[in-house]
Amino acid sequence: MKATDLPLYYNAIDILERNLAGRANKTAIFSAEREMTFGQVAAEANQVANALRRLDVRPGERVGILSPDCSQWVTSFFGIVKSGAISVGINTLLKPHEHLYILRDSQARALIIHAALLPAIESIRDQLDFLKHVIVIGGKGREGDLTFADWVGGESTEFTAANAHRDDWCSLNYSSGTTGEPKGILHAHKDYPITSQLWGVDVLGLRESDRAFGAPRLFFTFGTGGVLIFPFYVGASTVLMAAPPRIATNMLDTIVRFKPTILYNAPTGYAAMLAMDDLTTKYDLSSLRLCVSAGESLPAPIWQGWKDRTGLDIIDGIGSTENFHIFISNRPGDIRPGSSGKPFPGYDVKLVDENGAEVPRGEVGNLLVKGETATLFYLHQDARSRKTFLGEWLFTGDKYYVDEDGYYWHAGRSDDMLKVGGIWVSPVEVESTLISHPAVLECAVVGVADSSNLIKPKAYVVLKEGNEPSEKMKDALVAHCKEKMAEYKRPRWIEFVPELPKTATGKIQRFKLRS
Ligand code: 3UK
Repeated sequence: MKATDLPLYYNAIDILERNLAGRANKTAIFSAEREMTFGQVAAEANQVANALRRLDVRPGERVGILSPDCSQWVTSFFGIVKSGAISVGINTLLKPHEHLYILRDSQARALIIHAALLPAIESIRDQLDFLKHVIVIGGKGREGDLTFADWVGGESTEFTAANAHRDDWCSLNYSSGTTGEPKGILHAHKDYPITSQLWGVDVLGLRESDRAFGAPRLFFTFGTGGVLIFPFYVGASTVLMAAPPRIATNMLDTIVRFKPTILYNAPTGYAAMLAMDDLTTKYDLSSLRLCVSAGESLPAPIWQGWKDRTGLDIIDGIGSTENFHIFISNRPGDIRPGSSGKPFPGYDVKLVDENGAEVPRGEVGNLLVKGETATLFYLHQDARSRKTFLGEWLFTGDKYYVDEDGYYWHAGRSDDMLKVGGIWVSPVEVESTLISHPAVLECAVVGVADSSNLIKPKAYVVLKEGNEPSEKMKDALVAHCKEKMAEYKRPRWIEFVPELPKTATGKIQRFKLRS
């Protein structure tokens, strides 16, 4: 599918409303708080759009959503998009100073916030000069704030969609990024159906009978796409969970209760579930037919462990907020564990050296990607944008190599790759070797300067329960690395830690370990 296959004037509300003919009474949203049919979701989205008009929020203006995953998140999103405004899905786990940055940078005129998150903005509310309206889900805010139920309650359930151009922006996400300030990343109406078709249908093979569930939250495009947009595009349902997904039992209880067929998670989430002895005896996972992993590379031992314990395949694919979703992927029936799979129609990729020349097969290069769903710039970040968006090509910052069969293997970030003794060492490779040791739960490898000021790999290791940090354990891990890899790749230091610093989306923050 190409952008030009869509009408010139195309509003992404189509993703929801295509279900009204024939599936209006089908359950669209399953959640502990509220179940809704497609018809009900569409009606409430129209009420949100009318209520936004009443507040004089105009097409192109930004409206923030700061809430745990819930049905109101979904109806707010579709109402904002249908009205022609831009939905800003905000990370619920951030600190007040980060919310201040995002609400200012996005110049949001209205904020739809869950009562549980009100304390997160309390200390910065007086500094939000662009913000005119606060709408509170599930509670009461300050004097002058609106409550969501009252706000939409009296509105009509009919609304004529804004006549959006397919290239008009409709959503804005702030990429958690492992380095620097968050980057505002806009996506257009067209990106929603295109990513749904190119990956959701053509690669993953989503069907109308599916039910999607996942740890990635709706404010993260991995979640927006996987858990909400792609399923709705094919008439499938979503399972929403407000509880924190980093607690594996929350995920498992929800799977048992709502019986999803598709599960999304980051590698760390699969590792956490695999660490549970009673995973398959206590929890009935039989509703699942397919699992997806993204966010960071999925080590082959986790893929294999999951396969052995559950019988399920995990589809690992690399995606990014810039591209909206996955652009290189394994696929059902064609999986190489440990790799990111292969490019698929809709995205071109190339691996280049420091001068922009393509590298020979097998050699590590910088990954560039070209596709119609790539955004065009970082909002208000001119210098950074010029370095990342290279004409048609997007510089991902990822290092990759291609094996003899055409599978793409992640070899770290351009800022994480290590030169050790003049030779590239991929921290990811060292990490997956360490993880294949039975005592290791998680680990992160970073470059640290030795006494000669030469960079060498250092490993921070989280041990599985029942294993004690000791010199003997260190020796065992180094011996394991020497056995599995070229000797120069072994970590020169091992430090045992109780946990690793991570972003809200589960990525290890190596820069914190380096400093
Ligand atoms: C890394 C991966 C190896 C890679 C995302 C799926 O993660 C997502 O978006 P972000 O903008 O980060 C993008 C960066 O994360 N990465 C993501 N997936 C993989 N590395 N293997 C993978 N499978 O460095 C990439 O450049 O937070 C993932 C869908 C939507 C997303 N936004």
